[in-house]
Amino acid sequence: AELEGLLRRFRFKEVLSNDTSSKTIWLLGIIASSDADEARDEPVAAGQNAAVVVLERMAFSPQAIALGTGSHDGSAGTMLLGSASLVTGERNDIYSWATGVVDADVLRPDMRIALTYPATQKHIDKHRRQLRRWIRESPELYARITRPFIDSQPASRIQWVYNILSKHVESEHILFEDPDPEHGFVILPDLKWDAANTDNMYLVAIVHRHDLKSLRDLSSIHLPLLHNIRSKAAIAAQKYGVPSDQLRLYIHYQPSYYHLHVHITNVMLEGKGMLAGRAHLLDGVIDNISNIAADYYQRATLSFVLGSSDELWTHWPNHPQPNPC
Ligand code: M7G
Repeated sequence: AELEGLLRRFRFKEVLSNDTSSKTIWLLGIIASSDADEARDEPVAAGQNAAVVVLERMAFSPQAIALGTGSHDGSAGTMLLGSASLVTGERNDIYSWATGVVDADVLRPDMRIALTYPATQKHIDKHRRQLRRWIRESPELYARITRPFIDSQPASRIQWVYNILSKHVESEHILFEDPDPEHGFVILPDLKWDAANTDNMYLVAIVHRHDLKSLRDLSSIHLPLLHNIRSKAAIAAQKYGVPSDQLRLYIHYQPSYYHLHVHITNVMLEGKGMLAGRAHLLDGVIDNISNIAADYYQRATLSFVLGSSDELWTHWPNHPQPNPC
């Protein structure tokens, strides 16, 4: 209800980006002070009235389609397609296609709406269409550029993490917790998951200790923690009927939030967060540390993609990185 009120007061200003494959659009706007307020000339002020809205068309629910009431002769085969009204149509040989509106009798959510308000400049930039470049980060470059950047991040950026760890927020959603301060963590549904469809199950494991900022900090002393996350992720996923061999576990480098966490997703789910140049499989991380070198991640050159709106972008020299070979 609170969200509804805010959305009613949302005044559109700009499309930040539009992804036609995931059918998601990111909008920048402001939250007007009242319903009636037209706020025509009010500028977007990050951190004040700025709001980012994400609209995502939801995946089909096979159940909802099968139970559709669109067909009036009761035959399951016709389902709700019988009442589709088509806008344009073409046919070539055995192939036909059209656009149209399918009977909206089935009252179920078809859109996922996420609001960030007040949105900081960082939130706005994160979703704005951007340039990308490939970075090869040697340990020296990490020490010189990335680490100081991580250390300069205000704690407020990961307040949401601390809220979860201290059970102030989302505690009712925690699926598993190991309270050990060193090897412990919590597992809960990720913000990105609607918790409706287990095919795109998305959980996140957040470690209790505050000193592990990223993949770069991991070494052999953290193996118990990493093994622990791997095995307990399987237990947490079981609650949704997702077996352990249908899990994809990975760590982002660079992450958006510098407090170590592991993404736990259904292998059926594919998305941008799993792209090469960002997602490091937990299996690989454990293997590299166990079998290659205890300090693998302190010695490795790690490559990643930076977007022009990432804050880190401006910290890297503006010329192409020399090829290390
Ligand atoms: P990341 O690798 O730092 O960056 O992952 P990304 O967001 O660019 O992937 C952080 C993960 O935490 C993401 O999967 C987010 O969807 C998730 N997340 C972020 N916030 C602010 C929350 C939150 O408040 N609650 C929950 N449950 N998950 C969140």
